[in-house]
Amino acid sequence: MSPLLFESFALPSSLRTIAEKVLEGKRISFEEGLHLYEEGELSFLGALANFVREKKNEHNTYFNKNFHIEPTNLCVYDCKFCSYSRLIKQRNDPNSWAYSMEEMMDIVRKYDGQPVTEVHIVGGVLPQYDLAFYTSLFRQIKEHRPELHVKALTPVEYHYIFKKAKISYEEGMRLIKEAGCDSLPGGGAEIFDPEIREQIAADKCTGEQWLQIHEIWHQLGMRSNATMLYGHIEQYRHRIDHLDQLRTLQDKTGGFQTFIPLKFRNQDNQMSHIPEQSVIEDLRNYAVSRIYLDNFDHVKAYWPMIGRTVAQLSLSFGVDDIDGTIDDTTKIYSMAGSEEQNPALTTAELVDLIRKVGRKPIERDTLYNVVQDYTEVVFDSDKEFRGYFELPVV
Ligand code: V47
Ligand code: SF4
Repeated sequence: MSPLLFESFALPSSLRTIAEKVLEGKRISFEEGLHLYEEGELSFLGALANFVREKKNEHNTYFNKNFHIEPTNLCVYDCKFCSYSRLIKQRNDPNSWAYSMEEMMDIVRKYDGQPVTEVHIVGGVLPQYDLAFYTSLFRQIKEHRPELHVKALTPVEYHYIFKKAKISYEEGMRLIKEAGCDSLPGGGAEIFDPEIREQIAADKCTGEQWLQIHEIWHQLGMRSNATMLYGHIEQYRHRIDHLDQLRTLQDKTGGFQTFIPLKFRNQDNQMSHIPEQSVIEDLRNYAVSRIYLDNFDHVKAYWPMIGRTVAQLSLSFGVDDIDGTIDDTTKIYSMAGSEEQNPALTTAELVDLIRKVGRKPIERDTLYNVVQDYTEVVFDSDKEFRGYFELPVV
């Protein structure tokens, strides 16, 4: 073991053995992952996760310039943690919306001339947003702006629309690819364990189906992300089981780019009685995820959900990506009680956050090609700290 890294830790032998394995680049087992969650204290986990982070990504901290389209928050499902969706019978609720194709294209056109590289499309599940609708939307986006990366929909939507269209997952994913979908975001994974999933997200696609759709997508040569919703009724063993299933699929396909832990937020949902986890637990979770997922290149902290300060801290606990500049078009977290009510950061502000914790800010595209290294860039006007993305809301 590196004496410099760990000599100040009074470690029990079980943790020392795990640390040695990680420092030698060896994979840790399910039991060892569980042991880290149960016994690893914050600074130890942070040091170990930071070792892995710097070995894989040095000081690089990635972000991208993206915007969101959330087609609707009406949904046929009723996930207990979801603060954002409204059931179809609540369609007259003033907080519900369902955009037409033209309204979605208006959102895309709003960014004409803006240096965004990605549109992230995700929302509720409704019968009218079927296979024909989404393939037509992807085609229209590509016709309008061919170079814009379309990161769209999760296995939750795909499972529903392919079933409705009476086609197999294989056939469906092929059609989605042909229509212009470039990658899948990581949503809908929640927790794979069937007993926990049944309690928080009954009826929608199972964990097995989620993994199956990603596997088929990867076999088509495409990339995707993975998430885990944590800090509700699950136990550490359910988290390790989730990470383990992702690690196994990644061994098989290599198609995942980024893992994104999503902290359960408890405002205005059916699980509001469950207290939110502490920041300490959030940082421990980033660290264990980074250590366990040895075959994932990137771990992302989604700053609109955890806030800017915790996102900065996370960069010392295994995280190397803090998502995008984002405008305020995402409502998933502001409606769930996030610190960030209108999440928007200019490039200069995001770069500043990253630099302040001693890391290298790098703008990437969705596939991690470097768009611009901001290490030496000087922002010389206040306008750059305020101007970008101050756009009218459609
Ligand atoms: O699947 C819903 C989560 C996800 C709550 O791939 C909640 O780059 C916490 O997947 N508390 C959708 N989480 C968002 C998502 C995502 C976000 C950012 C980047 C990427 C990416 C993907 O949001 C859902 C669900 O797990 N979610 N409600 C809540 N109350
Ligand atoms: Fe619908 Fe997704 Fe909310 Fe579940 S998490 S109710 S599938 S919008």
